[in-house]
Amino acid sequence: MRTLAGIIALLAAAMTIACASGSGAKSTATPRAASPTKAATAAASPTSAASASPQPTLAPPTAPPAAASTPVPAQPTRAVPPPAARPTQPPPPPPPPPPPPPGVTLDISADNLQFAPTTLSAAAGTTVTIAFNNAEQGVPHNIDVFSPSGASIGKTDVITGPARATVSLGALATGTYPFKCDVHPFMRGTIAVR
Ligand SMILES: [Cu+2]
Repeated sequence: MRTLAGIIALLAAAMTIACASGSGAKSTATPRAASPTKAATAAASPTSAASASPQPTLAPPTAPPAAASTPVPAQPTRAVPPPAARPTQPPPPPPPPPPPPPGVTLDISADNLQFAPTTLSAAAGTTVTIAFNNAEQGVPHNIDVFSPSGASIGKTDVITGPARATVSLGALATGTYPFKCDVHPFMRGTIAVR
């Protein structure tokens, strides 16, 4: 008896469990129906949001690129002109023709222990070069030229004749420039610059 009653109780319990599970399945089924609707609404909302969002986003991007593109080309164009101007500038520089200062060469000889000539002349501001010719065989001479104030402004080496030497005095100011032989101080002459 007790076993039959227990079996019945077990069956009853099983029935209740089955009913509970059935109700649970029904409860789970209802949420499934509700979820599709929510998904549909969600799908609809995203489409509307996507259509609305693209329009504002498209307008801003187009405007910024145009503004950025205009400044960028302007910089390259500004950089390009300077190089073009530089090539044009080089041509003018080549005007350095050194003006050859007009010069004069004075020929002075030494022979018989005297200069010839003893008096010479040159134009003021003219570059003066002396071509010295020691024509005296076996005798050493030179020519040493002095400024009006008495300072030596140029001389040749002492050379034994026959021999030649030159000395440049540069451009001379107006005045009288004496010259002499350092070996024979009594050998004298003058250059008059006017
Ligand atoms: Cu001399």
